Amino acid sequence: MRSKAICLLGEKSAGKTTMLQGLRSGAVSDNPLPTLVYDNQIDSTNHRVYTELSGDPKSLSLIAQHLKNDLFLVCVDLSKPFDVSAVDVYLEQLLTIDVQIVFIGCKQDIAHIGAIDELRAYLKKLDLNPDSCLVLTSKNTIEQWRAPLEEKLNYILNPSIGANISQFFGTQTSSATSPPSNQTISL
Ligand SMILES: Nc1nc2c(ncn2[C@@H]2O[C@H](COP(=O)(O)OP(=O)(O)OP(=O)(O)O)[C@@H](O)[C@H]2O)c(=O)[nH]1
Ligand SMILES: [Mg+2]
Repeated sequence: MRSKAICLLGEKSAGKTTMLQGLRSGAVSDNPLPTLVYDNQIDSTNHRVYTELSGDPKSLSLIAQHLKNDLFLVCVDLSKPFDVSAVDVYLEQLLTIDVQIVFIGCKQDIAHIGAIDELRAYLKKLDLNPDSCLVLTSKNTIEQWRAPLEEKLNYILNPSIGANISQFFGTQTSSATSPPSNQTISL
């Protein structure tokens, strides 16, 4: 089976490494080292390769090497006021292709007032449904989001298992009469 390639993006200290630790093992380290440039992790059990690109602007150019990845996880730091430019900088590159994206709102436990609402409003402006394409995570509540996120990733990465992936993604305007589509997000 071909491994699925997943790319994690997000500004520096957004919480990418911590979220991935929680997703993969259910446990996080207290003080993860900042990721330098990039980090590859092979998950042979689930046939996945995760590549975290550092939030350092120097790593932005590496996105081009990942445009054929199966999925992007765009991590947003909720502990600060929502910064449109911190997400736009990634979407500008992803906009050039049809890609599948899950947005991860990290650090829900210390979310800045209004940050979640602002992120949700931003996604709606992109005609995306935050109820389906956004997952909120926190290093203190791993058991609450780990299984649902894992299930979502499985549905997206392995549509042949028969799941209705449109339940996760469908845009704001999609209706029950829309034809089924394998394209979960076309930005
Ligand atoms: N309170 C809280 N702190 C978190 C959470 N996730 C990460 N942090 C902290 O935020 C800091 C940065 O976390 P990382 O996971 O290293 O962030 P990153 O996005 O991988 O950072 P870079 O690799 O440097 O781009 C660390 O001190 C973490 O302990 C969270 O859910 N809640
Ligand atoms: Mg990191």
